[in-house]
Amino acid sequence: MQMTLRWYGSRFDTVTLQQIRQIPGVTGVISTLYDTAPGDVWELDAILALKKEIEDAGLSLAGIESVNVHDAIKAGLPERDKYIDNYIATLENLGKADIHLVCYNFMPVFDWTRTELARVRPDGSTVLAYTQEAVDKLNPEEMFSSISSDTNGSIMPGWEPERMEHIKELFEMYRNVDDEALFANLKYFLERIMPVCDKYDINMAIHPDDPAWSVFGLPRIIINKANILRMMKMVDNPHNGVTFCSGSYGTNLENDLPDMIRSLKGRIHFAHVRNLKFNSPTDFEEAAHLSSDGTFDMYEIMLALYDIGFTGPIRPDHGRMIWGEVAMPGYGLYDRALGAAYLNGLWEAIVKSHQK
Ligand code: DNO
Repeated sequence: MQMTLRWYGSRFDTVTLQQIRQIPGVTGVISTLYDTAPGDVWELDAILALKKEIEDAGLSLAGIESVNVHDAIKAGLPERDKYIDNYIATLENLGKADIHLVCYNFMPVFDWTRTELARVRPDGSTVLAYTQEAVDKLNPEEMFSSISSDTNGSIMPGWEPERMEHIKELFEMYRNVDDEALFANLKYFLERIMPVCDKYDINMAIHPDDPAWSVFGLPRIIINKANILRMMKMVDNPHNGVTFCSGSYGTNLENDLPDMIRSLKGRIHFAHVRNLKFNSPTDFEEAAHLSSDGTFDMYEIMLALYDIGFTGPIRPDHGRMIWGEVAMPGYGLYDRALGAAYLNGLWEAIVKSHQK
């Protein structure tokens, strides 16, 4: 595996490439063109400039998170073909730039959803948290305003104010889309993009829905083992793979994370590894990466990745806000650096114990 950190680009991130370069064992970043909108064609020059900036700092661009999918594609609207053509043009340019991993999601309207961005934990750190009871009391328009004061001035991925202004129209777009229709729309999209992925050897890595259940009545399909295996089979191409995100699949305590990893052997192209602490099955907060700080056994998760021969990029996921840092919630430097060091330590121990 290659240890990486997510980086939003020098115009958007509070963390610098030079800081990332100093985290032991982190050799690459996962990045994006953060100023593009879903449906835009990414220009080759802009991709090459991003790559050069990262390489000049002594790191590699290990993949893209995310090339976002336009809602017309997810909702299956007549204009989807135009946006799929644009997506293919973007993949073509990424391929020409020698980039072979693209993380994306197929969540209607909202990307990940949290009800709090700065819940205070007993040690004084602040974390992202989710309570179903709070969601049940909100309507979708209030959702954005209820968290927007806690973003520390950052634009949160998937929660861009321009999109949130159109939230009613977005909901309207999905009025007739149920889980089956969403599966069909995903299949249509994947079938159209697979040829360009084959041509340039681009691994598509779908990110799970977070939380892994329906919110506000919207369909959500990338939530459990059965659905993800169905998705692999419906477009049975190794380039149709997944981002294994422990913190997203793990929102549903019925998901057995190590078992899911083992059943996805060969199709996990990217891993996000983080821990959650559950206060009840419908109330969780993001813990430190360390197993004992949360609910998951991080050793078992890393061992399962080792067992399937995982070689792709991995990243610590959301970190807590600690030591007075002011950054995009979940994406500060300090706790993610601790996470990377810890995950690297687990990995070294696993590798060495298997060599004996
Ligand atoms: C949250 C992230 C997601 C993820 C997208 C992938 O912090 O894990 O926003 O990047 O769902 O498209």
